[in-house]
Amino acid sequence: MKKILVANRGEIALRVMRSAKEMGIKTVAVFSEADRNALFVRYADEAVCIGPPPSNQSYLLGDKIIEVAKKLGVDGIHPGYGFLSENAGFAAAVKKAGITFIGPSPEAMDVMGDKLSAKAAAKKFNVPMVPGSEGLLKDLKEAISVAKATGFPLLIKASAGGGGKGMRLVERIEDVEEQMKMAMSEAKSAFGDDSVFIEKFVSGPRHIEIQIMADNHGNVVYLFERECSIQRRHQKVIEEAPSSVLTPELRKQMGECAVDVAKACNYSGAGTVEFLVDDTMKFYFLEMNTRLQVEHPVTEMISGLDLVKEQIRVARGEKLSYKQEDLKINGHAIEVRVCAEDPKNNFLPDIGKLVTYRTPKGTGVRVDDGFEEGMDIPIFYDPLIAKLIVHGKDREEAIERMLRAIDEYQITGVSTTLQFCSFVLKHKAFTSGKFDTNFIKNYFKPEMLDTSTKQEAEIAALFGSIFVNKDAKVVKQHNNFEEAQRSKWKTNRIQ
Ligand code: MV4
Repeated sequence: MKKILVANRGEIALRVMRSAKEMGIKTVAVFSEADRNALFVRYADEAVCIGPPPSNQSYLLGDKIIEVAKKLGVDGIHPGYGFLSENAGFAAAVKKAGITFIGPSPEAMDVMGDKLSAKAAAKKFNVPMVPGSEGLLKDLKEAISVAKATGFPLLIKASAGGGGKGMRLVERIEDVEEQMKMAMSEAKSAFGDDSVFIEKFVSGPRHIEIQIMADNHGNVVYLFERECSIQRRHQKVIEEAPSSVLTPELRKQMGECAVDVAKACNYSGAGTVEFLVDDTMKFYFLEMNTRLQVEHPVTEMISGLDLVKEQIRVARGEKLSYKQEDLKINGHAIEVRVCAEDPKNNFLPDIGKLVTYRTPKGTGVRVDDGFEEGMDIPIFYDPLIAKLIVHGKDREEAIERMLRAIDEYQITGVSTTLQFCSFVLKHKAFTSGKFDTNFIKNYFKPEMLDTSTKQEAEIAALFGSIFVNKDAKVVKQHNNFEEAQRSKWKTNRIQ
């Protein structure tokens, strides 16, 4: 492989290109008009504009991207995450064009893209699953009898869904009919497929996922777990590896189940098997993600592997160069997603210019981003500014390091989720490790954040505009800041 096209944008496009560069592979960026000045476009050896900002006129145009790839003599396409990354049709078209898709086969993507076929495949390997319907619900009569046998509360889930889309909670038998109809019509309009199934509702579960890596020679390993329970509306906020609740025995059991799921669909490349873990530490297979995930860096930090390089090696037909017993967990890693959202205002996207943008540095800190100071965050895509990742010898050190790094991060011009992440990291439920997917719902209220960040207070102080914020804390910080400035000035004068 000599030249790779990255069919993506932002931090992940840059992250993929960096690994390619280290491997001596040339890179091609495809970009929309909104990303003309983006870092990933400048970083690439060649770059081609493929259309206007909306993704359905640019980053989702598979055929156009393949056309560019053919014209530039590209021999591999990396899809990143989102956009075309889990589109089996795109993977098949890439293959048909004689180009290597850096990811699993279209067949594996098809099997895992549908929850019912994923569960059917996993069942052959006795992977534990939440009790519920054996496959598709044929009609209301079947739904009612399965609901009675399963017990309440239960969930009706869309087979084509994912990330919580097309999921309905049902508390009573009387509601099964209405909720099933709603789930089916929602699924039909969102995915063009109204297949639904029933699962018992696991209350207060943890979301723990296993990273796997498979080659085209039948070798599959697990690269341990990521704890992703801190989520908001199915968007992950903080991820860590390892999980603070898995014992070595449970880790091995879940890891081996994840390997079986991969084997069940003849998987190749990097993949993630999602599990729910209940309060008695029973685990259940949920679904498999057939892409490199946003949170893959925490796995890289604890395993010492570069997952993008591994993906490229596998795509070139190489065998995995390690066996399960060669792998071990080194220390602890945490990632926070730095999003241009306002936690004080229901996490509404807050796009604009990065007036100040200084990233934290020092021991054990990694920032995966795609912006520089002065750049605008485009409104057309997701609001991720950066991923801040830290690595420490243990969980405690990782948390302390993350708090230090968040404190060093300077962003003005847009609201971010940084202070919110500090709040989570300091919370007793987080530090104790005793939390589940209801953490934010249970413990967070917008009033819990300072009404103004330290940086805002400092800027306000600099401009002497105390009146911009009457909040006592800010005035206090302002006074402290002014006091510090005054004494500095005095010192300077004396010297
Ligand atoms: C569940 C569940 C409880 N019981 N399934 C949400 C997204 C999709 N991947 C599956 N999801 C869930 N499935 C059963 N049988 C609870 C969730 C769920 C959830 C899962 C992981 C992380 C955060 C979540 C937030 C709400 C609900």
